[in-house]
Amino acid sequence: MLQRRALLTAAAVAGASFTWGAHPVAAQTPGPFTLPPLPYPPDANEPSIDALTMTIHHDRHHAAYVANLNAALKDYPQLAALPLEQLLGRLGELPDGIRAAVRNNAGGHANHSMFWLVMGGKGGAPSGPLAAAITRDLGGLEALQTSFNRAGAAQFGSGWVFVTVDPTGKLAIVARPNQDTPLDEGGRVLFGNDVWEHAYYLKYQNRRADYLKAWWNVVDWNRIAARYEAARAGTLTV
Ligand code: MN3
Repeated sequence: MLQRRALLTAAAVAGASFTWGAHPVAAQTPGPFTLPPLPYPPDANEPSIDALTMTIHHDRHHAAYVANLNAALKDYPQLAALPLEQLLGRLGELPDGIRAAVRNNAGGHANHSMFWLVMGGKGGAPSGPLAAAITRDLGGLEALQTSFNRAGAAQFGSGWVFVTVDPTGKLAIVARPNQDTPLDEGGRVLFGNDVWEHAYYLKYQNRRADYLKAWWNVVDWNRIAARYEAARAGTLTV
């Protein structure tokens, strides 16, 4: 069980509100967790990611994770006051009856909140300290894309492929099943791609490799660079 004192302290530090990057959390559901709006129109990632997929993915799938998370925590107001990354970082301390629901739905909420933010761009290549870190830790952009796509393709069933970042700025590629996330182990995600079929099936059907390749066309390296700086400053959340 979580200790009451630790919970109260964490909730007080977290405060009553937080934002996803520059985008305020929309008050669309009763909460306390709410569905953040897409930071661009649903057709912004066409033709690589079609508008109908974006709409269904955000408005239905992500919304369901938020609703299910709120339902799981309705009798646990102290837990519901924690920011997502703290909730996920303490899965082992949660009551047995809600641990799986929190792992899946807080994970789904965190993963998708990150996902929308790192898309909506024009692809291309990163620059500055992020580019240097990619070269140092992952062998450069081309090697990163090859390894990342391979890890995403190899993830059996549903899951995610991530680039993680530690407080020193060190990068690594990891895959996780379901809605698991490196946040579960106290890590931080620089960016990641969703390899659940709901993320690509309408346009790509069984061709996950084609989806993984096309996804790079809509990556927003400016937002990812901002996340990289936040990670090094210790302020990156989900
Ligand atoms: Mn998804």
